[in-house]
Amino acid sequence: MSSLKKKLEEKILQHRPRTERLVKEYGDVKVDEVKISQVIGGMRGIKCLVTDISYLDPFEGIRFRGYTIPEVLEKLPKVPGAEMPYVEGFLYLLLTGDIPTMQEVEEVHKEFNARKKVPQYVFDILHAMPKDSHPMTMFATAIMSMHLDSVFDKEYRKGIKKTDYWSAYYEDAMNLLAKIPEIAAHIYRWKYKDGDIIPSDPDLDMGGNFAHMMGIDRPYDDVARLYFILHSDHESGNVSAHTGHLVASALSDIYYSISAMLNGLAGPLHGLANEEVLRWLQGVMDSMGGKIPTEEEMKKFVWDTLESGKVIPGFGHAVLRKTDPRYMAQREFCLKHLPDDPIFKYVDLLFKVVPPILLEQGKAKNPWPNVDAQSGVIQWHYGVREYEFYTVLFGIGRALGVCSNIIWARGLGYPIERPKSVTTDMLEEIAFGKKS
Ligand code: NMX
Ligand code: MLT
Repeated sequence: MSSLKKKLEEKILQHRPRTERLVKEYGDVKVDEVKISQVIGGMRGIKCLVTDISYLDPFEGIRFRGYTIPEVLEKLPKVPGAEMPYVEGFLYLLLTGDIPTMQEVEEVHKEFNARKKVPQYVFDILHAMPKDSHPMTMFATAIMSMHLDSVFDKEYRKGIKKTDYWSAYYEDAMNLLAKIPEIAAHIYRWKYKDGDIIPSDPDLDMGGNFAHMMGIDRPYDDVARLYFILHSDHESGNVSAHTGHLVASALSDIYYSISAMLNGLAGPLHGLANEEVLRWLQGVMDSMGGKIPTEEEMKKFVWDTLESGKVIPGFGHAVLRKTDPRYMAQREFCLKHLPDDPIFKYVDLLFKVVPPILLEQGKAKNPWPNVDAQSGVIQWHYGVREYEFYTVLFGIGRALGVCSNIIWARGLGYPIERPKSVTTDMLEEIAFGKKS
């Protein structure tokens, strides 16, 4: 057993009695009450999921295992000569709650190396798809196809104990996470670079190897590390995390669950917003003949978008009520590495112009930018201009968090998820006593 798996086993065994006690001794204690507006309104704010891997405070933003983004970036072991930490070390933190030593990070790197060969059938499936398929369709399909190699599926058929499910999910998750960067980079090079595939380099860390396989020089390795870390987890209620959790609760294996997670991420109100931001900005640039618009011109473009019935992509949030710290971390990167980039200037102008307009319009509960408003700019700057690909990058990161959550959910024996629905008649009865 790898040292990461051993440590995880210890942590899961230590944690189980806490969950069991809560259910057995305090199962009837109320956590929340549910209003009709929440039942109809996308279950917003209902406290009905549990995770210790990340927590989202509306005013502070995300903490991973209790650490803010600046703390994570500062405390985790760094790749020599790079600004950003090892993604492998970040995964260790998500899974165990502990900041790893350099040696522990190296062990995760070795574990990934031993698991990273992508089966040829995955590439054959990708090559058989229409080349103009959306990269998210390709990504989700490639991942789902690996159900064929699921360790959990085979163990389950043999009759594995419920308390050991997490171990088989761990095997599948590590196998998948080791392969995911190569699958994503392969989709990129296959679709957009005439199939000129760059082989994986076993000496490089996850972020460095991804940059290498994308064919992009430094500091794109740091961009990859930053991206994967920032996009990894946003507590459990967002569409992608919740979908992954829900699907895995039926004991669908990690490949089915992460593929489903990606399908949720591919919606324009969720992860696809990073693609939409760049598409929308291109519209602004085209209409301005390529010049940076004045503040007044930008305001008009924002109002025109709203009046046409569209949302402003990259702004607003279901939980956050301030600027997303993931936006700020990327903005800091831009200020350091690409302050004069014209698209960054557009995005910075939007940061100034959009929130007061959304406030004036009075609909959005949060007028501030989210993670997606800034992420495409960095990709564009380093030459990834095929903005359809941006949500795949989000998906690589999100897989780290959702895999960690699924392993823990199996470790703590969470049951199949099954909330209750009611009819409109029933809600009317509850609201004002109307009989149907
Ligand atoms: N532009 C225009 N209108 C907005 C925006 C926005 N950016 N954000 C919210 N609204 C509207 C929203 O459409 C709704 O209108 P209506 O009553 O006509 O249906 C109203 O404001 C109230 O919505 P909220 O309660 O503030 O937001 P909700 O929790 O329903 O949705 C988002 C959250 C993120 C889906 C929403 O803010 C949005 O559509 N933003 C733009 C898309 C985006 O950036 N998504 C990415 C989110 C982060 N991620 O990566 O997933
Ligand atoms: C996310 O990262 O999942 C998004 O910010 C959406 C959310 O948290 O609701």
